Amino acid sequence: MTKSALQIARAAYQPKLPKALKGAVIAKEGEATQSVADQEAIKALFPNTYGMPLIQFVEGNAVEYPAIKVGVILSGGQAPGGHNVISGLFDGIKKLNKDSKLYGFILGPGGLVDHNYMELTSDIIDEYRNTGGFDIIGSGRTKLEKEEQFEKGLEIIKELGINALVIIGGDDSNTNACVLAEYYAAKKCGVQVIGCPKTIDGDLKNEMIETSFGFDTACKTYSEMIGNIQRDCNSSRKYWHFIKLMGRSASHIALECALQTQPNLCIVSEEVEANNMSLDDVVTYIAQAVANRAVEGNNYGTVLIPEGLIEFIPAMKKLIAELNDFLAHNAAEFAMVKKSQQREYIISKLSKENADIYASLPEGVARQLTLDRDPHGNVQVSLIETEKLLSDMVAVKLAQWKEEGKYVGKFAAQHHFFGYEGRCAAPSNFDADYCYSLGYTASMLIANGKTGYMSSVRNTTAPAEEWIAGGVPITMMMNMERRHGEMKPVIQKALVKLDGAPFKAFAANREEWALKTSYVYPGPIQYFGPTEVCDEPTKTLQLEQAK
Ligand code: FBP
Repeated sequence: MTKSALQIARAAYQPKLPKALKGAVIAKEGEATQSVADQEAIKALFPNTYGMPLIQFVEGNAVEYPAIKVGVILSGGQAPGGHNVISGLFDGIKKLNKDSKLYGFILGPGGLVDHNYMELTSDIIDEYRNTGGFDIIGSGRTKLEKEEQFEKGLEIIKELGINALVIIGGDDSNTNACVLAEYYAAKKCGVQVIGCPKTIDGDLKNEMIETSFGFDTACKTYSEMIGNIQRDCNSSRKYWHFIKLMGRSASHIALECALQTQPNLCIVSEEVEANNMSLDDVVTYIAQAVANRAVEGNNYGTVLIPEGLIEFIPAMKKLIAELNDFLAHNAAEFAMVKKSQQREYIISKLSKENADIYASLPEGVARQLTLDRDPHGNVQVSLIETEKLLSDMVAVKLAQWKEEGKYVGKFAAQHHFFGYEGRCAAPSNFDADYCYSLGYTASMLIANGKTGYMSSVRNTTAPAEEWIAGGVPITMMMNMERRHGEMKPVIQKALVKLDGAPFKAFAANREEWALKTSYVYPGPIQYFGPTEVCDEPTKTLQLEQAK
């Protein structure tokens, strides 16, 4: 396989570990824990894994461990650093006992159920150290939630003699990891389950999990591209760039990229919802900024848009809910309607309030709202071209203002959607170190007989030497939420907090950024050079942890 010069040099990088993990460790147990809400309900559902103490690893005396067999699963969307979680886990179990073995289940949780696996040997692991992607074993979105799946999994676990499973995933996958841990504990199968916090979206975080891995690299990659666009924009001075950013419901990625690049505008979905803004309010906000810059002769700029925005506009949320419901029950009839008549058909079936909103949407977006459904019957918001919707509507508004003599400029838009460009980027030093530490910590949790824990590495704005490694009972992060009509125990999703330091820092500067040209050009991720260039954590983490 041909490799680039950087790939070859990067393969030799030895990720930094917290000091406490460098030698022999012991597990220091803290206080018993409680779930973040709904304690009684969660306790009843997780009698074997509820209330366990927090764990912190500290330096200790060497102990002899027996060889163990561990299975690892990558679950959900790719995030930079997944390969380092696996290499940290591999090195950890080999350090415990050189005869330990690691098995990778292929293409996500489905690999466990379908008994599709491979042994990960040192030759394989070495090929993937410090690389992006999840291609070492592939990932998938099969949900591990049914008893038949747990039992099918158990068959192969027993056949291979696996002692523990490590599930690397987001909030839903870790919720399922905990359900699996509880199931195997209740049945006394002798199989431990450990989770690792992954997702570029940055929405799996709490008091004990400071950040999910991949967020750092993905945001730096998008910020590099936004910076490049801003230079282009500031050079030709003729376009407004509408840039949509991945991140599902949460706006963490958009906010972090705004803090890194200082664009003219960044919409934060959580704020749109809190202020009960309509689509027209959002459009007017953008159009006003365009008009204000035009007065100064600046007919260019940048707007960052989180991909989940549509769902946070209260009126659109209602429209989408009614559409989901209607299409779920009338899919066959809708399929018979000619394409050219579908819009009118939908308008005739919706309540007056939603029909009016639907009728006001541009043709393309109206179609996207009726066509694309995920397996649960929901609109896949990432497929809706919000960036085009907003720029089209801004153009209409500006044309109207021009007629009224309220706008003097020229408006030409370019559109971008950054998501897949960053999910498999080679991990930054931060993610390479953080992931390796998470994987290594997972091996220590296994060695200490833990199950139902998430690997946790904290104090992450300090140098890696001072990071604190340990484990958090997954039940501690749970609450009860309505999902598909039923109350379910789930890990609480972390949306952007409007009273949090990152949002406040953005809000304090945004008026100036909107009017002036205050762009920052972060440039590409650096691996070789001074630590302040190569090891800098995200602005979000720095602001959240500023003492
Ligand atoms: P996870 O929640 O599984 O980490 O996925 C993150 C994500 O990249 C979202 O930002 C995005 O909406 C989604 O995956 C896209 O999914 P897919 O890869 O299935 O197109």
